[in-house]
Amino acid sequence: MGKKALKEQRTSCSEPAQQVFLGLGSNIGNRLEQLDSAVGRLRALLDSLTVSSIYETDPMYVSDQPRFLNLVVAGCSVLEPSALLRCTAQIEADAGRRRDPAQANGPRPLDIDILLYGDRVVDTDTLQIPHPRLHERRFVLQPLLEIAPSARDPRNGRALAELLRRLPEQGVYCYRAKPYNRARSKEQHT
Ligand code: PH2
Ligand code: MG
Ligand code: MG
Repeated sequence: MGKKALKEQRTSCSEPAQQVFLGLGSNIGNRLEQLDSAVGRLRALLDSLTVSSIYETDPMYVSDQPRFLNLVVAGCSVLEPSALLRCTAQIEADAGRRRDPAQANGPRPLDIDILLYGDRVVDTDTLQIPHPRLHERRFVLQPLLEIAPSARDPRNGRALAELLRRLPEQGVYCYRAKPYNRARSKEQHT
């Protein structure tokens, strides 16, 4: 097995679990605390959770709102996509998120988007996987590729790294480098 295939093998989940990627964002309230609490809840929901660095990002689509903190997590899920969506919606609601269709892309204490779910493609009224705007967002692709450099779009096999290279600058700045990995390795040494 080649080096690249080996690396992919190591990050995969044991059947029937699927590797899922979730994008988290927050731009009102205590952004760091809200993300931290959501990561804790997701650690209980998904196995082998990997967490990217935290990025501070200029708001996209609606520019008149505070900057976001964004990160991406990867983990192994035995929940079907619709069940996973119900869980992430509950975590958002517990963080004080109230859905307002008039405020699409507006400020929110916590947003959790399902980005990828193994190689599954889902297209229903309530859920689309891969996330339909994944490809145009540096605030998603940069943290995702940090934890899964060889990730591909399951619909066409295109490398996400290639898509990121084509995107213009969008104001994505490292805010905390790999905070979760650091905390864990400290624990291991004590
Ligand atoms: N989320 C949006 C709309 N715009 N911009 C940034 N930088 N980060 C986000 O998480 C974000 C956004 C809708 O969910
Ligand atoms: Mg979103
Ligand atoms: Mg969302």
